[in-house]
Amino acid sequence: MAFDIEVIKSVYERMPERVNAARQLLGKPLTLTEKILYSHLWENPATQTFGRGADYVDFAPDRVAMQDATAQMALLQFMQAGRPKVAVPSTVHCDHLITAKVGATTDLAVANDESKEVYDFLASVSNKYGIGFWKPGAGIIHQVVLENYAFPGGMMIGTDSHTVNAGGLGMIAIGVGGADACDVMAGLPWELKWPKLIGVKLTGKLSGWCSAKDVILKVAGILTVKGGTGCIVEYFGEGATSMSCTGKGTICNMGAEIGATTSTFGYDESMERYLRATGRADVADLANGVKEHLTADAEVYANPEQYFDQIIEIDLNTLEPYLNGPFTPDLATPISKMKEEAAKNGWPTKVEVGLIGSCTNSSYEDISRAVSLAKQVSEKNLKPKADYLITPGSEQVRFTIERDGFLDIFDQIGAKVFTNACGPCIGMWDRMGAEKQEKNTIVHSFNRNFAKRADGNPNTFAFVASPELVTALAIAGDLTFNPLTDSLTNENGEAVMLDAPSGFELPAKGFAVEDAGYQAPAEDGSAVQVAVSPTSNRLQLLDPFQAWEGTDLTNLRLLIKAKGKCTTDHISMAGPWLKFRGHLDNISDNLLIGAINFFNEKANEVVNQETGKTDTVPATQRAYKAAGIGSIVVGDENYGEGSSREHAAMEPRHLGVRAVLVKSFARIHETNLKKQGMLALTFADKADYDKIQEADKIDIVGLTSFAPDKSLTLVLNHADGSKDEITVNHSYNDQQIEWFKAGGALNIIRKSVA
Ligand code: MIC
Ligand code: SF4
Repeated sequence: MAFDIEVIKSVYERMPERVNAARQLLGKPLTLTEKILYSHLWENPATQTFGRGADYVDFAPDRVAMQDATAQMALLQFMQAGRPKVAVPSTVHCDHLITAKVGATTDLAVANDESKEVYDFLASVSNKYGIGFWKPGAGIIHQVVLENYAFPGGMMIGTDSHTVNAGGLGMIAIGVGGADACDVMAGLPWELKWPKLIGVKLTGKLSGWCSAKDVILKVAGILTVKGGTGCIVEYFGEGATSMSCTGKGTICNMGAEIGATTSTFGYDESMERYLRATGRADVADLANGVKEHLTADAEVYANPEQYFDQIIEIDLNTLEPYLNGPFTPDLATPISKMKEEAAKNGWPTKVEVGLIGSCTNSSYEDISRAVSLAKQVSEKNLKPKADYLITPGSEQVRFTIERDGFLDIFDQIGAKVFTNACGPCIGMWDRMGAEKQEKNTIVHSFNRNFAKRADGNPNTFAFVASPELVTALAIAGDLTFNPLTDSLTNENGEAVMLDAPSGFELPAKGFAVEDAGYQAPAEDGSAVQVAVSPTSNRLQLLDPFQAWEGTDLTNLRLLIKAKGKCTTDHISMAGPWLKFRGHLDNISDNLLIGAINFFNEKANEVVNQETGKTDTVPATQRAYKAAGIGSIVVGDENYGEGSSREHAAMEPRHLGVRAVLVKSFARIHETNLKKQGMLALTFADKADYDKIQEADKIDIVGLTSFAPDKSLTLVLNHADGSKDEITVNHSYNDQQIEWFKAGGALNIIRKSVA
């Protein structure tokens, strides 16, 4: 039986009435996205319609998922909400803190030892407050959620940007910061700006070397890393229904890489098959009973241009395998053009390592297709040229692929299997020699490839591809190898071609697992003690941030004017810093260390304007804080893209930065800043970015009449005595302005508890 089946039942029971009411209200056929959103309004039935990209709306999500690296902050905040139990079913997944080095068993034991304090904290908080706990080694949050919790038509939030993966099973699943999760677990509504809708029509059928991953790699190339901002992407068409449920998950997963709020697919037979295969026939039966509400109305998919704000059409019959990268997931190159592009751009073409797995591509189907290539190594007398590493997404998948002999085949090509965890995808990869910072190329089936992400080496060129293509490129050891047209020379000196991959959507013998790694919470957790040592360097209880002083902010220093891409990996690096995710003061020592200073083009080197001396970003900001001087951070386009980690907002807040002013924000980061009581501002005229000078003293004027849709003014007092006044915009609504005034949303929850 599925977890929380009663919740699913009640969602389906009320869905028909709510969907019908919304259809009447809107007076038009509904997209799937609208059906799910309207049936999850905080106040139901709907009495008004909402403006796409305009109105903030309160929702009541069905569940919350958290991974260990973000759960620590989410739960430290939740502990202050004064509730005995979470208000909606919630889970914690231990997947981000395990370093991939030697291999699964050893690495897991090391992590259990190293992060014992954090795991014990998470386990006891979960036990106390009624949260399901998935132990280290159980798997990656999004794979475990897809296998156990996701259900068609449901709404979920999760403290990880790839929560969107559950769209593969027809959910609206959205990545958020921990403070948002805290609200929902505390029984409060969750707010989101009503999204715009992008429809992606998939015609034709995947075959040969193409997989679901290539669909999203192509979409990323079309929409770029910010093209999905503020939008939900709904996929449909014969190409959608003919693809597996886990393939749909891959597509939705990487919707995070185009900035989309989430992506989803209508309920179909592939989802029903997946539900039944993963032990949830009960959910499939219930879903079948409300089928018509779990996909868009027929008119919508027949005339999509009338119902979506933007339409993209992709013909799967003519799709090519893609390789996206380096350094950004939207630089899409079809494999047939790679020779040309690599030569033109000087990308190193020798592939050193191929890595498969991650939350994006860990399904049974993915692994079986990769195996079909690995098998050909011995059959064709080939010798793989690159190292090959695997991080399975869950113990259930790992156990099943072991039973079915796949791990043995990988073993024959010298593959190494790491723990079922994020590992190299999030910089938890102790890669030998990375510290030498040599220029090199890796290919992986993950989702992100920002600089330094996998191994900390800024000169590692990482390319994202399907597990099949990664496997072929690892065998060839060459980034420009096109398996559709090129041959390889085998150990006998013969030219051989790789046969196109083939695999199984689901295991013929069913999934199996001995210990999935789940720990249920206590029925009554009131007696459970949660201890945080005051001397811990991993965990720190949170002190409330100070409320706004009630005046305009004057004499702010420019901490850094960041140039170009500034993702959350640049603002609050992961890898070695993940260990401080529960300790705000310690992790603040990584503040913006990856951002490039506009004035000297260097990372982590800024001028302290009080002393005139050059120092690191965190040290400079700590000095400003000690002197009681506020500061401001300036950034470029899509600032804060990538992760949901609220540390990227809490660290500047903790160290005394008052505002972040950028050309544009990524959605989750902008909300995180607001939640933590920061000012998130955008240039009214993007060209004003050029007016910000290094030694400016900056005033933010208009805060005493801070109101929705009303611009603020920044006065730039330049060092030579001249001044510039620029207009800055914001997207705060009344409620969010209250967060700013209170010094953060949590201060308001705290007050209501006290
Ligand atoms: C990521 O893929 O960047 C992460 C690590 O999963 C993050 C969450 C985090 O920073 O803890 C995400 O995507 O939200
Ligand atoms: Fe983990 Fe990577 Fe997935 Fe993030 S993207 S959840 S780090 S596997």
